[in-house]
Amino acid sequence: MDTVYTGDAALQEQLSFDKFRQEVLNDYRIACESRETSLLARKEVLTGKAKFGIFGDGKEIPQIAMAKFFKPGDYRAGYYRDQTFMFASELANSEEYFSQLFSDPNIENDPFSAGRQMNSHFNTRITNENGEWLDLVNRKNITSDMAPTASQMPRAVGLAYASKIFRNVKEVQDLKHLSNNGNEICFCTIGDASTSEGHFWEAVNAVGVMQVPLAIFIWDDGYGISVPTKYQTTKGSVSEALKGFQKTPESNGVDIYKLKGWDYAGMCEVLEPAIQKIRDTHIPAIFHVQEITQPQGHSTSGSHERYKTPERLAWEREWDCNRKMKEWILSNELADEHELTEIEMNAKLMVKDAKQKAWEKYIAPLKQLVVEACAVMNKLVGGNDEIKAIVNELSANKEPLRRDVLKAFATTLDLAGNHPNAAEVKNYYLNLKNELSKTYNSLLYNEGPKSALNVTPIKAYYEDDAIAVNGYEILNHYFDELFAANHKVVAFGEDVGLIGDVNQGFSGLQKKYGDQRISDTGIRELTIIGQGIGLAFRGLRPIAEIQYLDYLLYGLQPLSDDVCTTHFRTVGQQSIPLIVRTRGHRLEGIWHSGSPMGMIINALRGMYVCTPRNMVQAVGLYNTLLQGNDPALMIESLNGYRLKEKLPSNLLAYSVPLGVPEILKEGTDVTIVSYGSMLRIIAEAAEWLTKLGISCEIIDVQTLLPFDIHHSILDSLKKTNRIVFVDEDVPGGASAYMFNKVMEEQGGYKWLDVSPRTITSQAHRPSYGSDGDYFSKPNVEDIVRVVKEMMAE
Ligand SMILES: Cc1ncc(C[n+]2csc(CCOP(=O)(O)OP(=O)(O)O)c2C)c(N)n1
Ligand SMILES: [Mg+2]
Repeated sequence: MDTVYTGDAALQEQLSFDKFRQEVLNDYRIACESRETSLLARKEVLTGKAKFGIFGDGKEIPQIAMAKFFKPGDYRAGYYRDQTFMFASELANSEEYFSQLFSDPNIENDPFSAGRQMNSHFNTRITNENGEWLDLVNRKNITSDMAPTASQMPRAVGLAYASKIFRNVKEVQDLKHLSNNGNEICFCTIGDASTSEGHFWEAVNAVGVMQVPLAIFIWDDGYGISVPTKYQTTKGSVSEALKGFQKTPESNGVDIYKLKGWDYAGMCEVLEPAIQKIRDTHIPAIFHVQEITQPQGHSTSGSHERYKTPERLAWEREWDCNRKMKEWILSNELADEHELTEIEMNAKLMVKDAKQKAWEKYIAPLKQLVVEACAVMNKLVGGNDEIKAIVNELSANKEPLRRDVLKAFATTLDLAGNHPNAAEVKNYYLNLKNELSKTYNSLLYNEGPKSALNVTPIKAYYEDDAIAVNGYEILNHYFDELFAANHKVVAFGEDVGLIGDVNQGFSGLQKKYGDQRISDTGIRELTIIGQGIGLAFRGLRPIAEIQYLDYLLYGLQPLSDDVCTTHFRTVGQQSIPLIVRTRGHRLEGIWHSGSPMGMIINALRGMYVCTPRNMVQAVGLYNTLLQGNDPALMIESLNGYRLKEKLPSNLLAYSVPLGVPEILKEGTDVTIVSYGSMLRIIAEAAEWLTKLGISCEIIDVQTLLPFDIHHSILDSLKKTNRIVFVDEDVPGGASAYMFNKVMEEQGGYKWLDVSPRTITSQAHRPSYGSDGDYFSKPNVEDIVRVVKEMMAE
């Protein structure tokens, strides 16, 4: 740094000492305020004002040290202990903290989740109201926290990986709002016990191989709830166990540092060069922060006196990081006892005030709601004492909830019978219920301009002399055009790079577009998904490949817990436009024929699930998805890559709409509903049935999530009055889902002449070989038999 020459060295020294002193005292103030927030928040839970609380006490000082090096453009993927980091980074304050604790649904008050998440689950906005990415380079970015232990690890890998892409791929370097030459670090925090999860080890291995700027902070307080380190970690120390991962001049790997969580000065001294090194070199690092305490135990459920010895509790009091910082300030004569006591007292007052304000903001609209609701319900009272009592009870409730109001409406309306005002009150009640329900149930998917449901469908166009090529070649031509046209698209997975995936969709494209945009990964589905999450988060358009649908299970946790809930849990402030590409349905054997669609669609509400019957349809669906901000799973048909399809000439332009079934064959006797490669078997069965004089209408639903949004299957059923749902899932799987959608949601039961059917695979995984397939999966004769039965019924 340039020194400003004042001509007065002594004055200069005094100024920099004053600045240093101020910084230290400011840090102590933040530590005290954060501690007071934890203490008071616990009381609020114990007195019943909030349902549950988990706090960051005992971890204040390391988080203040860490926050000093967290720069605009950086990312944090952390967990529920990081309130002090958030306060020190000026991304949260005590008042907002209490609003979230009270589950205040007003986003102005709880800007992280509008009451949808437990306390200490933070985030910052990454898109504007229209779903456009903000200028993330000039903001400190917090990816939305989750409760499942170590669930932050997969996406931390991807957030760091994005910096590598931005630094090395020149086609994206004009995206100045997203990256400054890949200088951005992902700061990841995790508890000591959570490092026992496979997620942690897979992530460390992945970043050690990839060399991406990830800084992992392990807050080691010696416990995972009640279970101490000796039952969690080999050698009782994660940094000892990690030693083989240490980077050397000759190898890749990670840098490993040990820090003491109470040592403010020591931590700052190590972190400054260490973080700069990560930024400059992209070598990841792990900071094992030891000797941390938990003054109030794990959370508001349970007390740590039950499992910590008196000696441990005494040690924790003595080595409390705030206390140690105070001792350090005093011994270095940066302030006297009086000045520090004043900071502590002010912190208490500030936090009390913040809590009060948060509570008033939370309760005021509820009280207002009660006043208005009681005025409406009073119209039903007449001489009815029971109704009067309910209204009085509601109006006397000092801490009313929305559900109390709605319940009072439902009960009073029941009691009111034919009262002349009942219709008016009921109308008010239903409107109110509808309005309130949006507060809690909205935004599972993008609802604005970036909803893929708004994409205008465009038909595939074929030249008169369009050639027929293998299915995989359709994809190969498409990806070639896509990578040339859309620089944000990046693809990766097992065998995706050099050989262009096991079915050659990317064949030859790594050579053309570079090994950063199309790359191989290790066999690690969890962090392949994590790579995708991080890139999507940072404004790119990743296609993360899971080699076979059967292996999606390994990557299902981050998809279900993270990807599917992000838009919802951040009330639309964050989106993860990740496309997971995989291939499935019948081929050979137990682990290469999977079609566990029921599991998938139930675990992945919040993603779109596309099940194209062929590769032309797949391309149209990719085009649709790439125009929206929501995540999706694309399941290509394993046995479709070598089937011939005509090559459309508008590969980048046509789009297949989501949730719009297509009638593949018109018929009058029975409606057969299915998707994916099953449709080819059904087509064969339909031909057979035609010869018997039975006319089948075949419907391809195309996507399971969403499912037939315009209820077009009902139109077919009205014509045929017979319906059968066919797929390769287990009995009661996705066929039951389709059945439910058409029968219950679309009211299909009213149009049935015979009982509806499902035809599915067996409950077990498919046996090997063609006979295994025949007996395990639905075959042509099965369909013919069932349809004949239906015709005879
Ligand atoms: C996958 C999963 N398993 C179990 C839990 C329940 N749980 C919540 S916190 C916790 C202990 C975590 O300990 P540690 O990682 O050391 O973090 P600390 O709370 O001590 O900061 C457990 C078991 C969970 N949230 N997620
Ligand atoms: Mg712990």
